[in-house]
Amino acid sequence: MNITLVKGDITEQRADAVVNAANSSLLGGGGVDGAIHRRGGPEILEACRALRAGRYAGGLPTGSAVATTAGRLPARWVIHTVGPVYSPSQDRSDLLASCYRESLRVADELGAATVAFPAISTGIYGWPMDDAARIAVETARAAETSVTEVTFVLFDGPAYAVFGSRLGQRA
Ligand code: AR6
Repeated sequence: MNITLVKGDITEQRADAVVNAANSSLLGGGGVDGAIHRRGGPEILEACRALRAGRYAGGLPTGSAVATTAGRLPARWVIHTVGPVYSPSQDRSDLLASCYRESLRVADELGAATVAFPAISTGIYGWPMDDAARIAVETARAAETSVTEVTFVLFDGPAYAVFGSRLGQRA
């Protein structure tokens, strides 16, 4: 698998699937989630509502992932995943790793070869960027997947630099 970094807005990223840093409700929010729904249009929310009316009536659990249409985004699918809220007193790294693993598993099911990820949990959910980058890069590298291209889309220069430095370190 090839791993690349892009600085910018994930809603402008061309990929088979873009990953949304969602919440359990699947009904939208701020950050990446807000941007994806705004830019992708109402079809995505409609698909999320259908999931809530069916298989995910209780919400999407933290660390899980599920796909919907990408609406008007330049992608075929949005893979929604729910990152853990950062806790300084409890190690929730496995849940954050699970977001990347499960998103790639869903991508495999869809037949998506190229997947774009935001830095899950590093915004509203408060995860320190360097630790989140380590988990993201290690988990993508270790994943058994048919995905050929993973792109981490970082919103600003500091996040891009942190991911770049983690990517430069061989595990
Ligand atoms: N493209 C790429 N990265 C972005 C974009 C964008 N358009 N917008 C923000 N980021 P966050 P979380 C960066 O808060 O921490 C929502 O309300 C941002 O700078 O989107 O997992 C959900 O509904 C940060 O580095 O996701 C949940 O309630 C990273 O993306 C909650 O926020 C993730 O920030 C999830 O919080």
